[in-house]
Amino acid sequence: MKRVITYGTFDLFHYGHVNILRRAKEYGDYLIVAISTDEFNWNEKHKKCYFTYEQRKQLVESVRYVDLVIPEENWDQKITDVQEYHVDTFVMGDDWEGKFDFLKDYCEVVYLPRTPEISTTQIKQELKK
Ligand code: C2G
Repeated sequence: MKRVITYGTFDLFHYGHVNILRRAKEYGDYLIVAISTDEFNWNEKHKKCYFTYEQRKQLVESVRYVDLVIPEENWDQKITDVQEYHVDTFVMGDDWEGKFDFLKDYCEVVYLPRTPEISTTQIKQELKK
């Protein structure tokens, strides 16, 4: 069984998120998604989510490609996650290109093109108009 992991906030869940999850699952048989907790988002990413962690977890767990959701609580858990969950492949959108290459000592690292024209920030801005 090939195991894949990806990380993100996944706030205001949209088709760009579905696209990365669908493509990540193509790299294996079991997809783990680490969702940023509310505290991690606020303290480290200075993001205030519209949906809480539990609501974002519920949405991501409903996606057919997703097998397990775990919390992302800090920037430093990726190596232990890869080891603890026996991950073969780490996948992220290419806005993170190169940022997680240190994981290459532990698993395959894949950066995939982002879905153009959609982002949580853009949704928020357009709703404000
Ligand atoms: N994404 C995408 N296309 C979009 C929007 C997002 O492919 N139009 C991808 C991002 O590249 C990322 C994933 O969807 O791989 C989740 O995006 P965010 O929720 O914005 O996550 P981010 O804030 O980038 O957090 O430790 C890693 C961080 O937790 C990533």
